[in-house]
Amino acid sequence: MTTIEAVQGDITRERVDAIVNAANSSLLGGGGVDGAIHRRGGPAILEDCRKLRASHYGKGLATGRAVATTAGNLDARWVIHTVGPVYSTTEDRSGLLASCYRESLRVADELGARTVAFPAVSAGVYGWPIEDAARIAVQTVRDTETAVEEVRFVLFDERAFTAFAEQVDKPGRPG
Ligand code: AR6
Repeated sequence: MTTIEAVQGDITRERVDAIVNAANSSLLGGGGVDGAIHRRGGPAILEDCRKLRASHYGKGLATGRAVATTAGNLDARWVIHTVGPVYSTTEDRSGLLASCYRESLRVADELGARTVAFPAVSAGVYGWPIEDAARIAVQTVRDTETAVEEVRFVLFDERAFTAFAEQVDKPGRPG
């Protein structure tokens, strides 16, 4: 059984095995939580990202996929970078957003991570409405078979925290 919780705070301050980053396909950094993770984690993360680009992801990491690097100076062993979909009103991309959580947990399992912190992937610059982003995030983690023992959603602002806390407090679907 995976314990799921939601807390309000800065994900770069978390002490967990793996911190998930809402990256972009370039893996070369950006704003939002991505910028914060690289700033606090230091240059070792970007160095690993550049190596991954050169060896595997010359065309970039596809949306919905996830890949791990060192966590540099962060209080974690790994950063798992995932690429969320940009929100669209004309196309249903929720499968891709669910894939970010599933793939991140798959990578966490490969690493042997037991505690994982997630931000609200796609809910910032990529424009996903927070209630919907929270529903997809929590539902997907509940539905994913994983050896991860604790998933902590770390939400920056109160609105995001409330949206996630509501989903976490809801009873899961039976089965
Ligand atoms: N801790 C926890 N959550 C945070 C933090 C933090 N330190 N900082 C921001 N958030 P975003 P996206 C929240 O924009 O929508 C980047 O430039 C934020 O309030 O970081 O997936 C990448 O390089 C929001 O709820 O990610 C990509 O180009 C959530 O994290 C693009 O943004 C996600 O917001 C990805 O956009």
